[in-house]
This record gives sequence, C-alpha cells and structure tokens, in this order.
Amino acid sequence: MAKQRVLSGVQPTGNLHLGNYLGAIRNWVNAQDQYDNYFCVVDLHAITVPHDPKVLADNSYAIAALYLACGIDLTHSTIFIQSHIAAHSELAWLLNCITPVNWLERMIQFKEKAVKQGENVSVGLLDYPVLMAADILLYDADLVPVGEDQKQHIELTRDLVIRINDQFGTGENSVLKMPEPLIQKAGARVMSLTDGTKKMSKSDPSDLSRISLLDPPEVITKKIKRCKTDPTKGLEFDNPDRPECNNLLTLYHLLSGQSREAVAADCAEMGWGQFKPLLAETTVEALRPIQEKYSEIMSDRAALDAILRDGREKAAASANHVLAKVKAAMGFSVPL
Ligand code: AQP
Repeated sequence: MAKQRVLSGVQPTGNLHLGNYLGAIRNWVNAQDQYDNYFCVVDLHAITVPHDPKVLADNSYAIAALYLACGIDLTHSTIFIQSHIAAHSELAWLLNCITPVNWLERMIQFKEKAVKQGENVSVGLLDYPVLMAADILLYDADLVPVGEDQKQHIELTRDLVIRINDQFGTGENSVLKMPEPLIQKAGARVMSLTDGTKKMSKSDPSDLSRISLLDPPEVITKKIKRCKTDPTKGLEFDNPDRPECNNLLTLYHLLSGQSREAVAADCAEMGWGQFKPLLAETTVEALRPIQEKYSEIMSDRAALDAILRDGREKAAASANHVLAKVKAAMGFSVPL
C-alpha cells in the first residue's frame, strides 16, 4: 500500500527556535519513515510581513540546512523552496477567487499580526492562509504536521477543499484531496521565555523570549538564567496560575527525553536555582549535534544546492499535476 503523503513548512523569517523544533520539525523527523514527506521552506509566506531582500535567500538556505541538521532524511523526504515552484502562487490565485473575505478576516494569526502592521497591513498577510492551503493541496497531502497555532489555517484549507469539490468536482471525482492536521500534544505550543502566556515566536522583538536552534551555549545559559519564573517553591506541570513553570518543565521533559511523570517527581521539591542550570545544560546538549551538523552542511553549498534542485524537480512534478487538474476542473483552456 502507498504511504500517506505529508506536507509541512517553516517560514524563513529568522532563526528557528525551540517552538518550531519541538512543535513541528522534531515530529516530522520522528515520523518520517512512516510517510512520503514534502518539507518546504515557505519563503513566499515570509514576505507577508516587512522583510529584508538582502537576507531572504540566505535565510531560506539556512532553514533548508537546518531541516537536514535536525534529521530530515532524503530517503523518506523531499526538501524544496516554495518560491522555486510557481504553481504555489498560481493555485493560491485560483483559490482566492472562491474564498470569502470574511473567512480570512476572522483568522487569529491575521488579527494578531495585522495589529502590528497598523494601516500598512498587506493583502498578502490576509491571504496567508489561502497560500498555505495551496501549499498543502498541491501535494495531495493526507497529513499536515504543525504546531497548535496553525490548526485554524488547516481548517480553512479543509473548507476550501469542500468548496472546490462541490463547485467543480463531478460525481465521484473530487478535484482536491482532504488533508488532516497532525498535532502532537507535547510541544504543540512552546511558550515565550519572558511571558508564559504567549507563544514563543520568531517575530517577538525580544531575543530573550526564545531559544534559537543556533544559539551558542553561553547564550542559551544566559537566556534560561534570565527567563521569567515565579516565587512558588517546588515545580509542577499544569497549574494554570504558573504558566512559566509548566512551559519550562515541558521543555525539560521534551529535551531530556525523560517521561513527564519522572520529571514531575524529580522536580517536585526543586527551586529555580537548582532547575535552571539543569535545563540550560540539557538544552545545550540537545542542540549540540544539530549545531555541529548544521555547520557541516553549510560548509558545502554545492551539495545543498544539489539537494534543493532535486527537491524542486520532484515537488514540481506533483504540484504541476494538481494545478493542471484544478485548472481543467475550473474550465480553463489548455495552451496549445
Ligand atoms: N511556539 C511554538 N510552539 C509550537 N510550535 C510552533 N510553531 C511555531 N511556533 C511554535 C510551529 O512551527 C512551524 C513553523 O512556523 P512558521 O515559521 O511557519 O510560522 P509561525 O507559526 O508564525 O512561527 P513563528 O515563530 O511564530 O514565526 P513568526 O513570528 O514569524 O510568525 C509551524 O508548524 C508552527 O505551528
């Protein structure tokens, strides 16, 4: 039986952080041998917020290298850069024309990011979920592994599939495949180090709020030393009055590989003075192999280019096939 298809991606908007890793990439790596995987660097999404053209391309290569450094294996997975395949923009346009504006206006991510852009908020930011739907649907993806924050966008993708299939499918023949979100409970929402009620994010103005996968050991140690805690003695999971405590214990559980029960028992009597150095050391050791592999990959640019060229060819074959199917269903003429 053919393996189910997985599609996911990360924006090259800055260095990847522990939220991107634990909420998304690590789960891709752990499950990759069960699926036929497509992982893209979603650079078209990165320009929905103000961006610096001087660093966009380098950031995209860096994210692709980090995918490999985190353990993405090319025998199970295809890695490519979204903008290298024109079908993403083209399908997004076709989907735009059947998407009600009010579906997009109620997206939480749009509302949160639009506030930051004020009067300059772009059509691109509003349209982000439609482009994301195109990314997923072009690969006939069965499953989309993401963090909790992207769930609403996948629901919108599913609504678009229903709409396209109802309007343009014929009888038994659906045009697009219905994808499902794949959200792991642990790590689905890693929170900011400076505010345990906000998600860790690349766009937070404070670098102290996140641990980037490429932070050197002394920076990781400093960020953990300075992170927000509370005055209560003893550490515990799931106390709604102690969001920072829950977040830091969860990080320790995920990065140390110890079970939640073992962590809860070991840390029940601990104070922050004892726990913080333990978390810092665990984080440094968990990221060390990723950082070493990343340096190795970045030192051979020709090899990375070749991987991305192969990825583009493979991804384009699927994307162009689905795009042609949608265009035919919508009634476009075929160029002679
Ligand atoms: N804090 C998080 N906890 C768990 N998962 C997270 N993800 C992001 N933040 C967390 C997951 O990482 C994947 C890639 O995300 P993205 O880069 O495409 O965009 P994002 O979700 O908007 O991530 P950021 O860091 O918050 O970026 P900015 O600040 O640029 O918007 C997704 O699967 C996401 O769920």
